[in-house]
Amino acid sequence: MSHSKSRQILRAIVPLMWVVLAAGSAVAQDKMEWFRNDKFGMFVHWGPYSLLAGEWKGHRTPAGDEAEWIMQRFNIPVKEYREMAHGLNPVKFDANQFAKLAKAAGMKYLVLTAKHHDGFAMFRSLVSTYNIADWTPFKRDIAKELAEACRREGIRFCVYYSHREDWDDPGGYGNHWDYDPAKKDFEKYLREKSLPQLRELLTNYGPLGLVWFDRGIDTTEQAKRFIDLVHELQPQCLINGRVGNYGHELLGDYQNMNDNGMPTGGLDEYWETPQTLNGTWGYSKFDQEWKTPANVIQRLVEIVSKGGNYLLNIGPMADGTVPAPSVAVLEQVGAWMQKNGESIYGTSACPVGQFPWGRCTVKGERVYLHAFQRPADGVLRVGGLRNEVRAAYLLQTPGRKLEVLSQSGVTGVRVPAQRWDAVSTVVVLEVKGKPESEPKLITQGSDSPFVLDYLGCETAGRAMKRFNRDGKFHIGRWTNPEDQVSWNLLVSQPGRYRVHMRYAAREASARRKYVVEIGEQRLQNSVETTGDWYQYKTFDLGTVTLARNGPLKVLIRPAEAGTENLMYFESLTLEPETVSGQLGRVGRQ
Ligand code: FHN
Repeated sequence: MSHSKSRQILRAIVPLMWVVLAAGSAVAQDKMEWFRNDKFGMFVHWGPYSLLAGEWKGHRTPAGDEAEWIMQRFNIPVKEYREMAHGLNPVKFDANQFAKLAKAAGMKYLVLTAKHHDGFAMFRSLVSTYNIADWTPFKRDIAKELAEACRREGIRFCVYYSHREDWDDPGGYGNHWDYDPAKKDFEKYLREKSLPQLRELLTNYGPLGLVWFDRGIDTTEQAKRFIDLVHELQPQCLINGRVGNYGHELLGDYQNMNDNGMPTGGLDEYWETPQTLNGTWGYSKFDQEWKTPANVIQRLVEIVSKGGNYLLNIGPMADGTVPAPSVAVLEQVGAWMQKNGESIYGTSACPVGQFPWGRCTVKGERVYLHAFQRPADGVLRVGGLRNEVRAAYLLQTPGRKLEVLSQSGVTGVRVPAQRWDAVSTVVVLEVKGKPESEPKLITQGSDSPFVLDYLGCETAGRAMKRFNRDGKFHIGRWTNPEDQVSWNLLVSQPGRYRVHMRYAAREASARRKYVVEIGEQRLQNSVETTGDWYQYKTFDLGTVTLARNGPLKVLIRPAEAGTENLMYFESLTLEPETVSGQLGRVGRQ
């Protein structure tokens, strides 16, 4: 080969190599990217319980109960439940219809219950014949068909796997009616069923978006075995937070809210909330309390406006049909998403809080105002937005600019009565720079304490506002002095205040020193153990004087560098002891 020819080839190959390398490293660096962008997923709860549909031998599952728990509710013997499962034959199942429905709804990922707590696998498994392909006349591999259909439709395929709870296996957790808990060999179950089945899922179904574990597991060491297996076989695959023990430090790539949970907002970490379309996950013929499309859309907007993802469930029937009311709801949600998806996908949490008329999301130099109702005077007021507004318009009619008003730090947009979407009308604000809020100011009422918690604080360094599964939120992940939380107070009652701090800390954090700065005053203390991560206790830190009216900064940080999380901080309270200070009369200063 001539010199110039090989140079030509090299010239063609080298840029390609860079593209491949760059793509590889970008993926490796940010495996959360799709999760951050996609926002909306479909949960599918489907198994032999769908055949019972909420009824066992003439007994209904109690109202509001989850139909997929029927085996446990009625203590159905393994032998009888297994017999019943032979009847699962979803002849109407069409994987394409599932994937197309998810796509039509604007959902970007799908999570199938590959094995729920009843222990039955909805995939072909060599580990146990108790699976859809070997145990039923259907003989097909549902996971495989769904994985392929999802790929065709551009939906990310994911699996739910109940790693701890298994009412079928003699060693699995949860079945106390067939098996004596004292004689269970949980380790054997992990070794011979749970981990090997997870290996099958990670090996046979192509790249998975995430594995969704449920209900935690007893020890961190056990959780790590599941995490390690996912990392070994599919390093890009995400792991949800329920992989770990509920009482221990949170594990996984992101956190799940409680079922149907909605946080107050303001979290720094990645999170997702799993929610039902009626009152159950698995199909129940008795539950027809479907959420309306408007309700689902407004939930989606609220979740995304708080920085989270919405995993919305369908419970297919035993024959493979998706209940018609769920299809109808999802199609209408999809119609809204078709028009307004830009205000959802790839957006971040609203930096300026919530409003009486609705919510907001942001992306680049845009703020999307989601108005659930039109204010009587036709003006959407946004308090605390720092940026200059360059233009405002309805997302649907970008050519028609809306009037922008401004007064005393409040931005207003006059919205028309026409072209109003009764569910959520999206107004776009094009702003200068990245949307930011004015610093949050914490004010006080007469003789009332300052309660300083995650909601009103700013975090710096690695300090992070996190969820704790008990429905509480706290600051975690702070190890060094630059990892800080702070608040801006506006004092209007000077005087003496008693300081209380509430936190949880394990022995490993005990005696670590931390600093509380209250204006010029500095309190230094040592962390006391409270037992475990989620056992919060209140500690008295003494008193401080807030000498004058006006702004005051309060800051907490570790005093020295360390490796262990300082504490799970819940709140700092400044309780008035002897305070004075009256407001002057307006106009008579
Ligand atoms: O027990 C399960 C329940 O059946 C369902 O799968 C939900 C979905 O988040 N997870 C568990 C309860 O939290």
